Amino acid sequence: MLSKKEKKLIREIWERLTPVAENIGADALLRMFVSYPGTKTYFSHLDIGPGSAHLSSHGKKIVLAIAEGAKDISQLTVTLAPLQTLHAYQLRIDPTNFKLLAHCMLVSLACYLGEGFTPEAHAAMDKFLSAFGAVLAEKYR
Ligand code: HNI
Repeated sequence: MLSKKEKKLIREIWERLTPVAENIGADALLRMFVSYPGTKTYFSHLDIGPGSAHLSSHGKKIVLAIAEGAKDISQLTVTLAPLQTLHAYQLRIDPTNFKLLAHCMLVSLACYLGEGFTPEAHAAMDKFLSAFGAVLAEKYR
């Protein structure tokens, strides 16, 4: 579980990242596609190559959804309800992929935040993204 202090830290980090949502999201997605090529199968209907418009627009959507969830972590199940349904029933994303994206997101945050990505921020963010992925995966059964 995240402490009160960790929740505040997570909220502040995502607030700070909202203006660069597109860059962070595109970087995380690109890392996921390159390191785990199987994840690209879900996007075969789109051009998701480096620098593509869709990589940026989709990256932005993901980061804004995470930032929204970070505003009130105790309400994640409520905030994410529409995305749970979308990913589980419509897109049928294998939930293992949430862990892969979470890992890539941590790397993108580390690159962007540099020294600001302290061990404490890293640990809190890891917990938060794991919780986020777990909520997204909840509807699978
Ligand atoms: Ni995901 C669509 C958020 C993980 C594949 N996804 C979305 C949308 C949001 C979103 C927001 C857009 C919804 C809309 O348009 O109404 N996805 C998130 C978040 C995470 C996540 C916050 C994890 C933290 N998605 C994943 C993963 C995969 C994935 C791990 C596959 C590997 N998502 C998709 C696909 C779409 C999608 C595919 C539809 C794309 C399109 O435009 O057709």
